[in-house]
Amino acid sequence: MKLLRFKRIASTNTKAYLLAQQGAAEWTVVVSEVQTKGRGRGGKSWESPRGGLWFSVILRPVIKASKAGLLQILAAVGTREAIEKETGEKIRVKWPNDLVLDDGKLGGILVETKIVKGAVSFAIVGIGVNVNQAERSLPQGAVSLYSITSRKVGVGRLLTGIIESLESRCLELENPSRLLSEWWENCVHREKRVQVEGPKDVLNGISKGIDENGQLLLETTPGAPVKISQGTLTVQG
Ligand code: BT5
Repeated sequence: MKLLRFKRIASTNTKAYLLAQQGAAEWTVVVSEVQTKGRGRGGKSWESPRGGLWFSVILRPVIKASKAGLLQILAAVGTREAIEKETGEKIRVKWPNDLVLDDGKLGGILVETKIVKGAVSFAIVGIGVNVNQAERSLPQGAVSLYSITSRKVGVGRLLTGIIESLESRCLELENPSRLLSEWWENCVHREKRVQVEGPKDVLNGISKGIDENGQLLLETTPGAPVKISQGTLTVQG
């Protein structure tokens, strides 16, 4: 693992993507104390002040483009496991890319891939976790480890724990059944009524699981789940 530390950067994902294009090795990690243009999905912004953990990992997995959704599952499972080990708090996941503590958004994952001839050439796994920020400085609906537990956690320790967990689990991408079942066991919307706002339409149904590519299985009519690859999910009721 090669760690590149910054005090301030626009976005660790943008930096890692550039480095990967220039040939940087797998497991190069870019971490910054502050991001001035932290990014979420679809051009949304990600608030990244001091006190949080904002980093991106370069991976070069040998997987087809159709399996790229699994990287998000790997990142979510590895990160929740590491945070749980470090803090003893129950960390859950929400499709497609949220880390949840109590009922708030503790963190998010942004995976960006370069696809060449139908295969992943490299992937940037960007992970943001609200760690030591005070409650008043968090966005609506967000929590930090500190805002829930009143205990400060070493950001560096947490980073090391998450990287170790990702390293030890990345071979599971080949046969992801354990990653998928662990994700589902820790999911906030197991068998719950949810609404998913996709790029084209809004669907309502019961969340039934995720498939072997990380797509959400949503039962819109009994017995016939549809597969959804993108969207924003809200738990109903
Ligand atoms: C995400 O997007 O949840 C992915 C966030 C990934 C951030 C990491 S930090 C390191 C790396 N470098 C980057 O530039 N990004 C990655 P999405 O599901 O689209 O959620 C975005 C929404 O979350 C925003 O529209 C806000 O509503 C909310 N939000 C913004 N900042 C937040 C924060 N610090 N904590 C919780 N929610 C936040």
